[in-house]
Amino acid sequence: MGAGESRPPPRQPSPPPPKLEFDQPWRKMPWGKKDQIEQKLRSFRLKGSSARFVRILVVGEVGAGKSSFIDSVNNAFQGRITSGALVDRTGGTSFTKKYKTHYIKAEDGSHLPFVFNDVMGLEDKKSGADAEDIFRAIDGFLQEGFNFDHTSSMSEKDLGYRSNPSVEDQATCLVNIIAADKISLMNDGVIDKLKKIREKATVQGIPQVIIMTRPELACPLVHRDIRKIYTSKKIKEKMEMCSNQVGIPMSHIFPVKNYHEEIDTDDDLDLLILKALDQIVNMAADLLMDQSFNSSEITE
Ligand SMILES: Nc1nc2c(ncn2[C@@H]2O[C@H](COP(=O)(O)OP(=O)(O)O)[C@@H](O)[C@H]2O)c(=O)[nH]1
Ligand SMILES: [Mg+2]
Repeated sequence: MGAGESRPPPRQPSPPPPKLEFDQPWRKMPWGKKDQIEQKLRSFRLKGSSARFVRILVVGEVGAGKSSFIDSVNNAFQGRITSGALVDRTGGTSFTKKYKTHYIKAEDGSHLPFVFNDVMGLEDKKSGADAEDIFRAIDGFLQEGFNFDHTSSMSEKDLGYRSNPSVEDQATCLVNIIAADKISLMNDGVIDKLKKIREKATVQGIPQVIIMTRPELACPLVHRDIRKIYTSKKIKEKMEMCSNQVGIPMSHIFPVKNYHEEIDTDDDLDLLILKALDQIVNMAADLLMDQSFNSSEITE
């Protein structure tokens, strides 16, 4: 090196590539292990309660994916696409107008010990199921076939009430269904109803969760790869929005992609559905085992 030539500065090690905020999943999912979760749920038995079932009450806005979620749970257990809960393919106002219990068939032809009730969409203040109807559903006063349509005559509606509900008629978990792609469009009337329902459930100690449907419509990453659901920043943001809107903690929010256009079931979709169901069933079973719930008197 000649005189006057300066030495090149020592090479700095190149900085590490910027770390993506969510390149690691924030919630662990046992991908590839759906059979274990399915088996666990199939062998679930209610202990210490007179109830044969935990009753899962599914509420939410019309088009949120309530019927699709119930069908998706059934699909996961039957290993094929079923359509018992009648998903509305036409859009518009609520398709489900009657109170109906959905059972899931076990391999031996009996029913699994958890059942679902789908209620008419909450829509807004005037149309849709009102908060009072849902309160009655929570307390077990609605009989099969109860008509949520307030335009039907009173006498017809009155047929739908039960006078002395058993423990098994009462809701043991409240599942709010919210579509990830529609959270910001949620009607104030619906949010108001959801809050009222939540308050009542809280007073009665009924566990509550949010199933956040249609995640792939809110996040292209998830659209490409469902296993990125707990890596996606967008999904986390949407879950936080759900949490703030309804007041349910993040740990009780489960993003789930429902079956909607598939012709076969898929292990990854099944896993998300069954993991959420496992949490729901465990929380509901804890409530049933609680003596104070069993002995509590319910008055309207
Ligand atoms: N892409 C997508 N569509 C869904 C999902 N869940 C439900 N849907 C669709 O959303 C629409 C409303 O669903 P539905 O179950 O009838 O809603 P409900 O009114 O709450 O019972 C239907 O067209 C479904 O096929 C999902 O996870 N992803
Ligand atoms: Mg429906």
